[in-house]
Amino acid sequence: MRTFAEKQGIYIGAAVDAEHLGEKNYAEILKRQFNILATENALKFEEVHPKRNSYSFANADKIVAFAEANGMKVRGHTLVWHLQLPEWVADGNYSREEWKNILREHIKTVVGHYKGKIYAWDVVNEAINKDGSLRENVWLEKIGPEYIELAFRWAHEADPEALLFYNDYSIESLNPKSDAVYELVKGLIEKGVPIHGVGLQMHVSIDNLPNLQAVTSNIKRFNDLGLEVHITEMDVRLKLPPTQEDLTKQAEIYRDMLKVCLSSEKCTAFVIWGLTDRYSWIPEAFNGYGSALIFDESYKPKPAYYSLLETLKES
Ligand code: 9MR
Repeated sequence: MRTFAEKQGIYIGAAVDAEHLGEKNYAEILKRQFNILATENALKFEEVHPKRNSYSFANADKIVAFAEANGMKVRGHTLVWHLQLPEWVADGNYSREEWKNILREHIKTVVGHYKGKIYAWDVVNEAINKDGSLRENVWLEKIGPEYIELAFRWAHEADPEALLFYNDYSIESLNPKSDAVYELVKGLIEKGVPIHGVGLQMHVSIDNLPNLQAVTSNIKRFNDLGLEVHITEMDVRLKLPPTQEDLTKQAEIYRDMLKVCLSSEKCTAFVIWGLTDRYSWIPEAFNGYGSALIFDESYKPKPAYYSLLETLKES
């Protein structure tokens, strides 16, 4: 896929776990198929900064080195989120100034460690609720709504070349949540905050699909603000065990979303949230569901893989 993606001027990627890079199948398929990797968990706060005074870069370093060795870009995920926080943050008791210092130091250290090596960062992840209000999280509570713009400014200071994204789920279509994200990023741009893109996660299922026309218009409105769009975490969960019909439907959805991305002015990356159904967050999070990715549990390409490949070949 990566050869054809390059010709189309798009990055095609998968989220990876450093733990599996030593597996032959896993590593070989990644190298052959993809030209961008996302750090699924390795750069989340609790993983990379488990204690106030200690960072743990080993896993993310492995992913970045693997990507570099194989001519791939990296999407760094994620600097500011409400989940996967270490105890010293989740249960921390500090003054507002200290909270700002904690977030500033975290961002500057992590982004600084990968300066020039991480192509795009999900700076702020999932900060908006379904109704469009700001999510109540530790950062909002302790710092206030300006934590968002501060995070982008600090990330930019640490690596002025990196592309900085706001990333969220259920904002693929036109709805109150994506409207709020639109207003948020528009406001940031107006204030001169360094933001370069919006990430549409795209966790979908075959019975709950975003409308293609609405996704197209949504991407367009972000592009019209001068922002890039990345599809950042695509998967299409199926009821287990999937039927042949389900797999065909799934292939169509992957194809349709890639087509929408390719036909947009600046939808520049299409990243799947994992490589193989062997390792995916879906079965744990959605009881009775799985089979959401494009390679099955024994690394066999599924119809969805072929539909993406064919779509990248066409033009
Ligand atoms: O795939 C990730 C899984 O391994 C973790 O257990 C989970 C913890 O919340 O996070 C998953 O990734 C999430 C991503 O970081 C943000 N968007 C939603 C993803 C699925 O939950």
